[in-house]
Amino acid sequence: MGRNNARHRDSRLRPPQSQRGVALITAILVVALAMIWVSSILWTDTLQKRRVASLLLNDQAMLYALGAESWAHDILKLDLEDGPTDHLTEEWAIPLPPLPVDGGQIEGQLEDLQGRFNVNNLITPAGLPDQISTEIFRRLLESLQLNVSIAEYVIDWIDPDVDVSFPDGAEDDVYSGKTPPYRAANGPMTSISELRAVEGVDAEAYQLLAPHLTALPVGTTININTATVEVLSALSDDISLIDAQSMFDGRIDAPFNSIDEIRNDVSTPVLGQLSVSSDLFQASVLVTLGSNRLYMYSLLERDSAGRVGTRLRSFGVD
Ligand SMILES: [Ca+2]
Ligand SMILES: [Ca+2]
Repeated sequence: MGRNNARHRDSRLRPPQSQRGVALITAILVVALAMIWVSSILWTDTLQKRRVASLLLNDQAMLYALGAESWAHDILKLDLEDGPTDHLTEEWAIPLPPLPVDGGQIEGQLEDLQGRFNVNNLITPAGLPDQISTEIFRRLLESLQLNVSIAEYVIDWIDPDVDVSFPDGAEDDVYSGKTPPYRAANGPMTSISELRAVEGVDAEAYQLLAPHLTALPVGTTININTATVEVLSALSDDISLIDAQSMFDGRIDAPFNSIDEIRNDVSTPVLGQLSVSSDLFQASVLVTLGSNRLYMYSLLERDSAGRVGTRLRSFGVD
């Protein structure tokens, strides 16, 4: 009897089965929520630490890149002491091999942008098409087996007016019909990547043209010591790609000391657009720190007194 009473008391003290189930589920939920909360804090903390570490790495990479750019300034200053010409066997033209730094490496190279055709030379400072530059560009398009009408399309893109060049120009009426619609720049290009927006320049044409083109201030010369084979060939109808290749190869042992050396190969007006030295270079720097990579492209200008300045910088990361 007494045992029965005790059992009865015990069963009164214990909650019914269904209530125990609810309590258990509640306890599990509380623990789960607490775990989610804790892991959320830990995750946020980890993200925050990663973000800070990444920012620190980016800052560090930026300092390394600017250091490399400063080194490029010095190389170009020193180069002027070796003489007035610029060619591809000089020290500035040798790429910087990967240089180990704390946590990664730096790579870099200098390129003479005046070895390329400057698209902004297609329009004179007065805003009119430059006949000589247009002829050079048309020959370049021909030797790359591209549509020569691209010359007119680029001219209309850059020239300040909205009058369509004859017979193959393209102004706002063409671009406003695209999806999405846009307008011609009607001003100098700041980067040759703008070409992708120009009528007639598809991805394939751009890939072919890009190594031979640059977008610099109007009036720059083409340095015949650094020009690509295709640009050399575009200087005259009389310079075939084979002739240009042998000029290109010949420069390695005997760079041109004067534009007079090709006086017989090009017309006098074209000769006026050439040089054997350069003022505008591009420094390309890649800094790798851990899994972070920083690309920096700097447009460097060297004046006749040997002063070197950075005119423009662009960055990329991956
Ligand atoms: Ca030089
Ligand atoms: Ca225009």
